[in-house]
Amino acid sequence: MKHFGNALGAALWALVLSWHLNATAQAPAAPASASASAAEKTQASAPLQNIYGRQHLSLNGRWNYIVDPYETGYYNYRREPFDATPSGKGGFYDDLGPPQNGELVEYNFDLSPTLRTPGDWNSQDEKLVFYEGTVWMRRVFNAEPKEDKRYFLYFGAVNYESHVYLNGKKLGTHKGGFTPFQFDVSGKLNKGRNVVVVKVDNMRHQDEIPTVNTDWWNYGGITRDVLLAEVPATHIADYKVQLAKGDLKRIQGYVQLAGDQPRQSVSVTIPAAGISTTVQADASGRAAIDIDIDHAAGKLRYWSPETPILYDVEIAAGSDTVKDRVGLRTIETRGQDILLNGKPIFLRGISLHDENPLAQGRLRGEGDMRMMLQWARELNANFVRLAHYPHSERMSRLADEMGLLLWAEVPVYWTISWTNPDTYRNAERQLTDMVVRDKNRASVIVWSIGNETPVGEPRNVFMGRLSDAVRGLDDTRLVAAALEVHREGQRVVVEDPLAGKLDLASFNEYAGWYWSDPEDMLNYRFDIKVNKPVVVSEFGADALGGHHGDATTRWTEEYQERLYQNQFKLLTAIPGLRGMTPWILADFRSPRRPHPQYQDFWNRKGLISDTGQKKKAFHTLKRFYDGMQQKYR
Ligand code: GCB
Repeated sequence: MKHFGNALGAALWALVLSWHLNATAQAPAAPASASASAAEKTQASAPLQNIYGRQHLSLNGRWNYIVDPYETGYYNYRREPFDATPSGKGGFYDDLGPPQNGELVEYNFDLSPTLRTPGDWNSQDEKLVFYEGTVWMRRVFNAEPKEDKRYFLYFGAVNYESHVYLNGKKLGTHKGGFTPFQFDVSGKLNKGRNVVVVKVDNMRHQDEIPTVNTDWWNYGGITRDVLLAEVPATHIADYKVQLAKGDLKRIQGYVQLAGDQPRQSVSVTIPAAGISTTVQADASGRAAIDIDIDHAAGKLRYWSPETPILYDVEIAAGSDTVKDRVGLRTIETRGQDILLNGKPIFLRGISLHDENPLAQGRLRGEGDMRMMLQWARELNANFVRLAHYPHSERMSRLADEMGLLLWAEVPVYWTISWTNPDTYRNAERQLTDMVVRDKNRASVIVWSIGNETPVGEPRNVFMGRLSDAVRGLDDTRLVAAALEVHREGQRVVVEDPLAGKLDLASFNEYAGWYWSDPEDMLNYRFDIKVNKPVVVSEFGADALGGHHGDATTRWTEEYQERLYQNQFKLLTAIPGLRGMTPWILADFRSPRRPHPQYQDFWNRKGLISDTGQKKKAFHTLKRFYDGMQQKYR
């Protein structure tokens, strides 16, 4: 599929594609198979940078849907995909209205119910709570496409696999439930009525990212915004405007143009900081930015949780202009210290899922996100781990605004198919798309390449390559993974060959819950064989909100509270401790948690219950963070 519809765009796409193909070539087992390359061609491309800053039509709203567990709308009775037959017709994407001349039509979008979009289907239709499979979604809209513009159909996230059709023709497919994608629909829009149909399939598969086994709800559907963006024929496709690695006096980045007229001069201006530069894009539309800002250093205010200053940045090239709000800060490590803008910081963190504990489903928009981040602030946190997959772009923009540092992660979780080259390629693609989307967010300081992946040769190779890939994309942030621990006698050992490739010694440990108990755990000590800043990425215990008893009784708030108190004793004995993100801010739903009395399909490790009540441990952690804040002033 053509992505920018011209030679230059094709060159840019070739570049993006080559990341993926390189990844495959380097992946542990066989090189890319012919079928994988064919599949790649129909895949969506990475979206325009700062989609919300572009002229767009929102396609959010009510979408009609048809539940299709047997995929009748996709395969004929010989199980051949309709869209691969010579006519390409026969699928639900034809969106046939009322039958003409008595023909047989067994579906009807107009008469089908609607889902609020963005939104998962599980929380909107009782019969879909546990559903995994295909649902067809349809939206009708009007457009007035202009000759001299280009149009992109953008999806913030669709879980998991989508086939997208516009006016009965297939645009392509996308895999990955948490990253954005777009299709070039220039020249494909009707003047007036248009129909977009998406086949969404959230079935889990061993070889996918994530794999079949996770501890969160597999919400299906179009879970983030759908937009139709309009840009000039030659336009700003991507840009990066950030401080150079560890350098408070230099902005480094690039602007990437796409279109027929790539050799444009490009201006980048930050008026409030008195920063302005003009650079020339080359034949591939690329213009490097390298600005010495020493002259502005006196009046520049660096972004930090205490001073979340965002500057208006304006990028202009030809007839295209994009405005963004960008914070300027550095993040690096020195020995066992983490330095934000050159000063040591302690990461007072908390983990959270993209789920609203009060109203079932994924976070529905900025209001829900603000609620979650506000709770984090009430904990006196300065750091949030967005587990275990990319959260929405709105979330990282809100964190920029509210002054919360972020750990951003891809769902390389537990037992991935380490030797499958397609699986590797998929993981790297999701990682790439996350980095491409959020590289201008000051809040994001950590790219996490995975969670609790079991040490072993194929896994070490796979994860090592992901770490190289992410460093190749962005050298201005820390690279981490939530590693595992093992016990040797009374020692809790952190030793993982992957750690050498990471910037943090980050690990999950469940002393007092999955092993030991809140008293006995004090007999253990950590033996961390990695000389890097230690950020404990998880610990915790389940407590049913409002359930009380003594501190030795599981599921009580008292047990959870004691476990937190004793964790602080254990962890503060680690000399290199520089942060933590306990598990987890709020209770969340999980199909793995069926205990009828305490769980009822909820993971109860939240510090806040499903009614929004703060459990005892919430206050315990806040007190600890108040103390750490004093220490790191
Ligand atoms: C973990 C996982 C997290 C789970 C948590 C738990 O180690 O990283 O996804 O939800 O433990 O509650 O068991």
